[in-house]
Amino acid sequence: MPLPKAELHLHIEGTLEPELAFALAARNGVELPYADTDALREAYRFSDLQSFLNLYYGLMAVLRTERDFEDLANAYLARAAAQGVRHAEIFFDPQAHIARGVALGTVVEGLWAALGSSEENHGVSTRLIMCFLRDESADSARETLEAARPYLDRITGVGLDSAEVGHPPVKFREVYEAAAALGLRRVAHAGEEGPPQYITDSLDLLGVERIDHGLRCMEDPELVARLVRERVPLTLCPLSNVRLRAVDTLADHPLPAMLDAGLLCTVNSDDPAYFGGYVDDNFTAVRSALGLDEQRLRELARNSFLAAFLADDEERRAR
Ligand code: ES4
Ligand code: ZN
Repeated sequence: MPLPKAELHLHIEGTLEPELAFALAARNGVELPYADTDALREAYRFSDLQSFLNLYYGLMAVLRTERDFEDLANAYLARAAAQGVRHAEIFFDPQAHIARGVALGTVVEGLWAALGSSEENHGVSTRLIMCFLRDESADSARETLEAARPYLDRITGVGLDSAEVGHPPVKFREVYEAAAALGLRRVAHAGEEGPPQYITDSLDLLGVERIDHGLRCMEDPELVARLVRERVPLTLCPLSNVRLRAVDTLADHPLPAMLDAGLLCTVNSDDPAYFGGYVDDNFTAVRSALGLDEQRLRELARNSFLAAFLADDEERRAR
């Protein structure tokens, strides 16, 4: 039995398996530039964040209707439940859909059709986190937050994702302030490809409560000490780091050193359809490649509930 756990770093668009991509393409009359699912899997041979993102945004063309988003989310929730996930905080990229002519309401209502009944259907409680694309303008992020106002009862927080380097946190200071004023929780990707300073600035300028990835904090001992002192959770994604070459091999992943340093680490899947595994596959992979013992694995699972945006009673129920 996989350990009960929360998944806190999961892009719903990154759960699109080739088989579902082809099924949705057929349903919507969208032509994909791949002969079949094998050819598409072949294309999943990117070697850095940008080449991955190009494929990831391209494949979104098959997501058009509420039902598409509902089917996508239900497929993820079923797989997650089978891997021990009891609670999932799910990212989505509104700007990527709005830019293709898919309304924000279609995305949120579609996802909600699955998320709203997920506790009954899958035994998984959920939260929705809306991410701003950091390679788009700050104005675009502000417009997206405005457009989300009718849906804020379904959206727990905001995040920041996409191409990191060259798009520092400071660019999004005002929109994060506006999000906080609306009562939204705040997270941001930082220190995946970008420097440790982006982690510091996400804390100081954006007021984030968790750092997504945060791998490169290990280059700055003072930052590590601060993250430990302030108990800032990091949502690590080991298989993602290997596929996008943030680390050379899984055996080189700094997770053991990060745990030894006292960092509040969690293990997550990021874009599981693309990176070779769902969350328990990540747990299994780090266990064998890094020799983590049962106690460490339990610590990671416990951390995931501590770092979640769960009310205390829900947290107890999930364990
Ligand atoms: C992402 Cl791995 C990763 N990094 C940044 N942005 C993303 N969006 C989806 N996956
Ligand atoms: Zn991510």
